[in-house]
Amino acid sequence: MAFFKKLKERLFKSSSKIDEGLDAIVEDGGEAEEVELDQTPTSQKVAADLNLNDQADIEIVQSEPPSDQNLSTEVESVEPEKQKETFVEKILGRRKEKVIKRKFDDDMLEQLEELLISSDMGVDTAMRVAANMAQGNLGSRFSTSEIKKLLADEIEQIMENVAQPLPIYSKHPQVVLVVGVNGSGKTTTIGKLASQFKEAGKNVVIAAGDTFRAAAVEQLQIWGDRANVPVLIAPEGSDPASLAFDALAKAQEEKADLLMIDTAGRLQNRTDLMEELAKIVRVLKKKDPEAPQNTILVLDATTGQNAISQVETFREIAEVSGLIMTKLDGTAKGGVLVALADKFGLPIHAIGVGEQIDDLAPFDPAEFAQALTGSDR
Ligand SMILES: Nc1nc2c(ncn2[C@@H]2O[C@H](COP(=O)(O)OP(=O)(O)OP(=O)(O)O)[C@@H](O)[C@H]2O)c(=O)[nH]1
Ligand SMILES: [Mg+2]
Repeated sequence: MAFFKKLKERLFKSSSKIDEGLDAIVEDGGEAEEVELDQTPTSQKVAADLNLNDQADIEIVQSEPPSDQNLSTEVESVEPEKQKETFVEKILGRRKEKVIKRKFDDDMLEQLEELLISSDMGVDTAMRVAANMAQGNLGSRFSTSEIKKLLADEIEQIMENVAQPLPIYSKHPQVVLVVGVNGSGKTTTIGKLASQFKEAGKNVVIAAGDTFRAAAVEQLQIWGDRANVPVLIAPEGSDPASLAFDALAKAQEEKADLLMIDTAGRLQNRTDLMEELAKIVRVLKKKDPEAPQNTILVLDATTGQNAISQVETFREIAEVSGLIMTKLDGTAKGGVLVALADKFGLPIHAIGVGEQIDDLAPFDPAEFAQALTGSDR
């Protein structure tokens, strides 16, 4: 299956809450109305929307009609007997169809706010997004797909500024420190990133800064093998700061392009562990005052609103320069990424959409907004 389609399907899973919520809002208080039906087959619309100019991808889309009903709301609502076109309709290329539309009023605005808050967008962001949607639209009637598009446009606008791949500098070695709470996906993400940079021709080295657990080192070594990059390790229980220092010395010696340092998971309320992280940064700076060039905070999408306090604390301790959100596959909590983008404006370098080595995707605001809202545009 094309990677893009896989990503789209996975992200759509995560959207169900907002997607279904918007359906319910429009149906509640909405009335059927005759509208001109767009004659473009949905599969072509989807392919065009996704910029699938590549013929092979378009064929895949056409031969496997989207199973998600939200991809084709309007067209699916056509009853079979209505499929016959009159001569005039054929010339005009359009038909009338009944679609449920709802007047955008204060009740609807309130319901939208509630839905967005419940989808982890955070109160401030949710209120502002809903208000922007209402602006100039109060009193007008909207179908579900029109509302989804309004919301998708708002989300895309917020996310546009933060979508930035991990910057690569001419400085060698560029040190990338990877931090986050327990189990957020740091080690897996390092494996995925290392593989991508290795494939792009970079000379990558990984350091196993999680020296507390032997299993953590083994896990990283497995990822190192998969990505075909060397993993620098230290004995179990040794000081992670000295491992980081030695790893940087080695990476400098070997003229590596990138040194990625894994760290142990630490909850943001454990001050002792946060201090240890600050020490890793201090020690790295002794070897290279500009290191680490990047500090990536890895966030687990399923933790929802807690991601906000994680960013606050880690940013204070370790000067977080960018975010990667993992586990966006199969969770209804992706909305928190909108809150994070709105609140902190930190770059989002990539998103994790599965456990395999190629399940790390660039962050694409339009795609994300469409997937989160179920908009087919
Ligand atoms: N579904 C899914 N699972 C993921 C993703 N990223 C990581 N995981 C899984 O999440 C679990 C934890 O991942 P790790 O990479 O070990 O997380 P970690 O942050 O290194 O964990 P600690 O070192 O214990 O703090 C593993 O089972 C991973 O396979 C993702 O994008 N999607
Ligand atoms: Mg780990």
